[in-house]
Amino acid sequence: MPFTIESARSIFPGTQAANVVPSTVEAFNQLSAEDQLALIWFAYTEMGKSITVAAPGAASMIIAQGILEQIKQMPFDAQTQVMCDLANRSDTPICRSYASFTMNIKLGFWYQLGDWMAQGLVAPIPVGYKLSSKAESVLQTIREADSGQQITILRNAVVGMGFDPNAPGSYKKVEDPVVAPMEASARTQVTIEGTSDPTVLGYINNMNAFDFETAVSLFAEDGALQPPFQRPIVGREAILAYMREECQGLKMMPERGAADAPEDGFTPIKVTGKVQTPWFGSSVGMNIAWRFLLNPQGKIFFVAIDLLASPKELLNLARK
Ligand code: 45D
Repeated sequence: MPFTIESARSIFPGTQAANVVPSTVEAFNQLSAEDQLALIWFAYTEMGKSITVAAPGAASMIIAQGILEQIKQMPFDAQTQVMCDLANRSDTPICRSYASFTMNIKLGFWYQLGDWMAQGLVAPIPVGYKLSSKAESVLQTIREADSGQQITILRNAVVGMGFDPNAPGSYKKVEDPVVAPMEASARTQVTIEGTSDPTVLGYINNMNAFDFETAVSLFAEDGALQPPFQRPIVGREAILAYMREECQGLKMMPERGAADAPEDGFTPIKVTGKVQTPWFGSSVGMNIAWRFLLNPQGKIFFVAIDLLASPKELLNLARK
């Protein structure tokens, strides 16, 4: 076997990922709960002046509705306590429920609380709250990041909150409903300057049509997908579950690509372009690279998705 998943991870080693994201999230996680809540509030409201976040679909929020109503009925000090518990990852029933939500429900949960905070229905951040100097510097780093990096930091901060009774990510999640793929007539086909590889094009086009079963059928049986700043997800079944949770509504706009010389029949192909999340629509275009490694049968043995360090990286298709 010429390639393993582990060795495939380092194809196109010259790709510069936005390491500011994991380092900032790590620094954020060291802060006190009060600082975390105030910092996200400041970051979120400042960002809101330039980008708009879309309300989550009502149907998907049913799972969190009971807890949200319960919080809304509480006095301010109890509401503040719940939010601090979430940031502290305390073992409480609400924190356990929160940990069982999918990513989009977690985001929708905070979207609702943020909305209620702005309306005065949920305890606001105290007027004149002063961030610690560490928190102030984390906030400053977020301000200086590009909008795609900012929303990724925010998302990763939120996803880590709550209490997961076992190892992180090990709980049985409440699943999102499986949504039907787009009708054939509504589908679009991308073109990518520099590559017309049918597997790569098929991957993007099926992802854009939310046809995750067909997209997954393009992977090798033991293939892997590596999301930004994460370990690879291995095997078709696990990849499909991941796509159903994280890829609904994503819009992928690859711009250019290049194939590298095959090695033992395995072909590396790098593609760069933009991705939009339904949360922010066209107001945020994330700069992304897909680093594909196709096996001798043309199936996806490995694909890494990277959030790029800068727009300049969109032009970097070099093999080294
Ligand atoms: O604590 O090809 C308050 C993959 C204050 C798949 C708050 C992909 C208190 C394969 C404001 C209330 C998925 C990898 C909190 C491609 C407080 C593939 C609220 C890539 C927390 C291309 C905060 C996809 C709130 C990508 C409401 C890169 C925060 C997708 C809300 C990226 C934050 C999607 C939101 C991203 C963040 C979405 C809504 C980064 C959404 C981010």
